[in-house]
Amino acid sequence: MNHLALIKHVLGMAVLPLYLLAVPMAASAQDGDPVAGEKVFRKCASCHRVGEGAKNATGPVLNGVVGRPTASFEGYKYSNSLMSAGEGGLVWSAETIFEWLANPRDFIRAQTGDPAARTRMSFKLDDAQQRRDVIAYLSTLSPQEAAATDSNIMSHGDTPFDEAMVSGEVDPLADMERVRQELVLPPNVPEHDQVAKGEPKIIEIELVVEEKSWVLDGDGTSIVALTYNGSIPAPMLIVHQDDVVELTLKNPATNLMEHNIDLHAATGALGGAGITTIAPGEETTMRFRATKTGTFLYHCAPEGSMTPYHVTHGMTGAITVLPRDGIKDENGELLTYDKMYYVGENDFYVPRDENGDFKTYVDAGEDLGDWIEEMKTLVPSHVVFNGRVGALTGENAMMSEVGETVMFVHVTANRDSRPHLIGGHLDYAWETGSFVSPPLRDLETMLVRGGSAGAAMYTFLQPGVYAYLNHNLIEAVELGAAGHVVVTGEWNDELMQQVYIGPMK
Ligand code: HEC
Ligand SMILES: [Cu+2]
Repeated sequence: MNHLALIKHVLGMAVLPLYLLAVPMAASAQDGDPVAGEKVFRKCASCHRVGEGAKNATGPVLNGVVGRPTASFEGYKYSNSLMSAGEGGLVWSAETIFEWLANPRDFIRAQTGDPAARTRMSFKLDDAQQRRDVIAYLSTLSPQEAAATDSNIMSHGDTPFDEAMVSGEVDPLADMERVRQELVLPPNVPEHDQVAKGEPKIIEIELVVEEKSWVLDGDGTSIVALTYNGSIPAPMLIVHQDDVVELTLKNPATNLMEHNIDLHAATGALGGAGITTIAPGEETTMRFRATKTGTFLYHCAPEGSMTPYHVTHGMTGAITVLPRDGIKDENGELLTYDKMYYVGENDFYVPRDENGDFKTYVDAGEDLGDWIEEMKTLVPSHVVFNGRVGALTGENAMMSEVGETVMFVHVTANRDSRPHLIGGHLDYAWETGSFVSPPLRDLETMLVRGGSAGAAMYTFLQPGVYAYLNHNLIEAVELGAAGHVVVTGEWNDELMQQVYIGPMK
């Protein structure tokens, strides 16, 4: 705690009892039930910790917050707006917390007089009784010893791995060639060699988190999406086995939430999530060696309910780790493709109002309480390819031609999917994504398990518009999990002919 904050803290503690005597508390903020409040606190618990040894998480520790000067908990990185409210002398009391919880954004704008002020707490609690109850509960928590130094059990230098990586004493990678991978928008994938050239390299990759408004369907249903590099799914990353991925993740100060990255291709530290959690205004760089070949999911994994929350707001992508000598068939013969397309399947759980209409929210995280309730039903409002209904149909269709071999990579973070190409087949399929396992041959449909990315290769034999969809046809047709592949070329009568269609003969 800095000097100023310390003085304010002491003053706050000393002044509060007088204040309590002098000004009778408005009944509205006071009549709370601490027992009921403990239950309400579960809504706060995805971001705030309390009790002995509590550590800062997405939000600051709340032990003793009633009576504490605003933005004064040691070791927590507050937003500038909250800091200036604290410097202006704001102290958390039953009243101020009562107003704050009703609408943190409006509260902080009124307090600071800045109409553009933003706070990182976008969560709101509409129900006034719940606010009274949770305040009553918080009032029972004294400012116990809390472990203030770290932001989160799974972040910021907790692990020896982190120290080893930044120690700089030995640089085992000094001799390796560095290559920067230019990422592209899905369904396209970065330029790459199918058979690696030369020795393993360091592949530099940069992902920037963008929290942005995102339209999900033709009706204009929109959410504040959480994305890596602004796309859903996040860009495909492609490396070769034994390459070292040097990944920089940036969380611009204009964002409101903490983010990180868990890559299923990485080994250790929760796939990277343990050493990459960053608040708005921070960036992080981590390295991992790509030891396993295959196609893998990557996603944001802050902790607790925030993990499925971020994942169902768009923070999913895929990384392909190719064998150095290329992909093989079951006999060990090299298989090559002419192009790769990348389809990300995402499930969304948009909350509805009393009339059954989709609700809209302004800030990232504002829908948190509603969304968590909705996602717990396991009934998605949207299941789509590449972020929205129609992202891969019509003008946005994937393109191919007769004779061309296309490798499709299909990633899904939560739900199982059943990719199927209507009118075609999957000549080779790595359902699990693993390239050391022999491919399945001549499939009609593959099963891509939630939490993974599968791959399948097909050589087109007939022109036309193919539907590429999740063969849960309800999800495909009603919820959006469908795309098109438009194939040009010569029709082959030997494969199919329309012999007659018309009135019954
Ligand atoms: C989605 C995450 C999230 C949820 C849920 C959440 N908060 Fe917060 N809270 C934050 C963040 C982030 C901050 C810091 C805000 C800033 O710096 O602008 C914060 C700040 C606060 C503060 C100010 C603390 C200080 O030291 O100045 C209080 C009080 C607070 N929250 C109470 C609550 C209560 C009570 C609940 C549950 C009813 C709750 N919050 C739910 C993220 C959350
Ligand atoms: Cu995230």
